[in-house]
Amino acid sequence: MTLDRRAFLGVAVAASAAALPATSLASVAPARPSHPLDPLTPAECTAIKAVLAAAPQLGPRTVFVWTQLNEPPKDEVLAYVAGAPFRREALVVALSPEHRTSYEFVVDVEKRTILSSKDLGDLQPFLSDMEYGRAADVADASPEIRAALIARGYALPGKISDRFFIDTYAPGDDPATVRDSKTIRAVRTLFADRQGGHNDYGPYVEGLMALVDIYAGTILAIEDRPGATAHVAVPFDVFSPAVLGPPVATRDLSVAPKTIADLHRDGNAVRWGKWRFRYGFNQREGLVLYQIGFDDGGSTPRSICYRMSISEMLVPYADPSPGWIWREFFDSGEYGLGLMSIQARAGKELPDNALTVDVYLPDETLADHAPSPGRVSFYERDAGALLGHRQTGDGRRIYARAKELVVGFVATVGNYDYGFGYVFRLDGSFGFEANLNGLILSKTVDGLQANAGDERFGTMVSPQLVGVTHQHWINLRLDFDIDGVANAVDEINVAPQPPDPVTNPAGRALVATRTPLATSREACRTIDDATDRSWIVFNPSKRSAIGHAPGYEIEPAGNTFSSIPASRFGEPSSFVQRHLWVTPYDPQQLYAAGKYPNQHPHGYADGLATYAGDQSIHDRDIVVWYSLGFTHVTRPEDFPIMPSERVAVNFKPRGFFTKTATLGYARTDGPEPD
Ligand SMILES: [Cu+2]
Repeated sequence: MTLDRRAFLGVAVAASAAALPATSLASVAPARPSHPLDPLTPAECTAIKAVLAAAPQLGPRTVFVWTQLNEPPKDEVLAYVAGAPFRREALVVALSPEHRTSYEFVVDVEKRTILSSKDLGDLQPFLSDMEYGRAADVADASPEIRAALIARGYALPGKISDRFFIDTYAPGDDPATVRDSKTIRAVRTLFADRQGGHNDYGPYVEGLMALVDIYAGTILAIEDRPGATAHVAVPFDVFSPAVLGPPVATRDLSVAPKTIADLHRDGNAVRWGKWRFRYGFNQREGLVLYQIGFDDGGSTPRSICYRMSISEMLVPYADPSPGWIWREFFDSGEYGLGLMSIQARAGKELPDNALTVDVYLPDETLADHAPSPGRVSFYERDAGALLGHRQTGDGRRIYARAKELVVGFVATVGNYDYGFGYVFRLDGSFGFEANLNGLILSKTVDGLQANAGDERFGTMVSPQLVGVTHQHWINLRLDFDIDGVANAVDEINVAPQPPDPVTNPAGRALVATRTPLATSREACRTIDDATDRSWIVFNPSKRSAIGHAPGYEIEPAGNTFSSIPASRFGEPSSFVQRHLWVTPYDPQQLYAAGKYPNQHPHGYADGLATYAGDQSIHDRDIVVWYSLGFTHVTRPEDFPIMPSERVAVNFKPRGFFTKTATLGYARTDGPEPD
C-alpha cells in the first residue's frame, strides 16, 4: 500500500510532474470553469493558496492533503442556465505538523475569503503522497528494525530499503493510535523482502511492524513477534522474465471499433447516443458522474441520477493473528481513490479505441499545476446482440448489434489495481463494474508446503506463501433523480405460490411482489437470490401512458455477504453489512464510512449506519447506496499475479420507457426464399 515517494513533509515536491508528457493545460482545465460542477482549476488553486496564506492556523510545513470543489447546492445547479454566474467554493483539508492537527476549510474562491474553518481534533484525513516516503524513511533509519531483521538472519550491508520494500499502511484500529489520536498521525510500516528482484511485494517478514508518527517523525511502537521469514527464493517477481516464462505467441483480438464517433465532449459535458452526463474527478472518489440523463425525444433529457460515485471501498482480511488483525483497509477514506489513480493507456490497460483524458488534481502544495494524464477514459465495446428475431414462416429478420460506452478510471491501491467503469447501454440501462487486478497479499509461513493450520484463513499459493482470504467491498452512492428529485424505492421479491387444485393446479404460479420501503431503516436490505430480489427506484408522482411509475431497477450481478459480524454494526465498516441503503438527500453525506475514517477514534459515528435512521424515504429527494462485494478465497492461479476478476451491478429501466428503447437501432431484412 505504498507509493514510492521520497519527500518530507513541508518540502515542496514537483518532481513527479516533470516526467509527464507535455499536455496542453488549457485542454485539461480552463482558467475559468464553465459550469458549477466543473472541478477546481489550477488558477483557482492558486487563489485558494493565497487565501489560506492568511490563515493563522497554517504554517510553512502545511500539507494540503485534500482539495476539491465544494459542490454548490443541488437546487442551484439544477437551476443553472449556461452563461449565468455561479458560486465557486473549495473544500480544503490541511495537515499542520506544527500544531499536530488538521484543519478543514471552506474557501469562497471568487470572493477570496475563508467561509469556515474547523480544527478536526481527533479526526484524520486520508494519507498524503508525502507521508509514505516520510514513514518509510523513519523506519529505514531505525536501529531497532535493523537489529530485528538481522536477528532473523537477513544480511543488511546497506540500508534496510536496499533489500526490503517498506510498505506503509493507514493504522486501522490500534489501541495506541486510538488513545493518542489527537496528537499523533500514525502509519504502519511492514517489510517485504524483494529478494533482489524488482517486485516490491515480496515475502513479508511476519511479526515485524513499526508504528510511525508522521508529525514527529518517530517510531511510536515496534511489534516484534516470532514469525516466518522466507529465506528460500520465492517466484513472486512478475517483472522478471524467469518468473514469467516464455511468452505465448498470440495475436490481439480486435473487436472494438477504432473510433468513438458517437461520443461528444464539450468540456466536462458528455453526450453518447441518447445519454447525457457530466464528469468530474477528485482526490477522494476519483471519477464522479453528474446529471445523468437520457434523451427520450422531449425538449430536455429526462433526468435519472444527479450524482454517482464510489463512496468507499473496504478490504477486510480474514486472518485474526496479531500481524493481520488490523488489516481492514478503507481504500477511499484512508488513501483516496483519486489520489491513487494512475494513467490508463489505450492498447495496454484499455482497449485500442480508448480515449483518455487528463485531469487536474491539486497537489499538496497547491502550487504544482501539472495535469494528471490519462485519468479518465472512454471507450466503446461490443456488447453482443441488442435485439434479434427471425420469423419462421417467411424468414424475415429484425436485428441490431449492441455496444456499450465505458467511462472509467484505474487506481493502484498498493498491491491491488482496480479498473472502475460506469457502463452505458443503448437500451437505456447502465451499470457499474470493477475489475480487480494486481497482486494478492500473502502471509509468509515456514513450510514449502502447507503445514497444519497454515490454510485455515488462506490458500498456499507458492512455497512459504499463503494468499490470505479477504473481501473487497465497494459502496456506490447514487443520488437518483428519476424524472425529478422526489423518488421512492420498492423491493421486488419473486416467489412461487403454493400449489392449489383450483388456483395453482400446475404449481408453478410465480408472483413478483413489490413492497414499499418507507423509511431508511426499512431500506437497509440484503440480496436474496432465492427470491431474485431487486429494488426499484421510481418517481411516485409520475405515470406513463400505461400506468407505470418511471423507475430504474437495481439488479445485483453477483455479490457476497459481509465477513464483519453484526456485533460491529455502527462502526465505519457497517456499510458492508447491508447491500442496499436509502437515505434522505443530504449534501454532507457523501461517504459510506464517513468523511474521516482514517485512524478514527472510538465513538466515530459518521457513516451510513448513522445516516440511515428512521427518516421517511418516500416521495422525497433520496440517495441510494449499494454495497458490492467479492469474497476472495485465493487460488494458486492468483499467484504471482491474479487474473482479472469482475464485480458488477446493473441499473435497468423499469417503467421508465413505454416500450423497447432500442427500436430505432433495429434493421430488418427478408423475406428469405424457401
Ligand atoms: Cu482480492
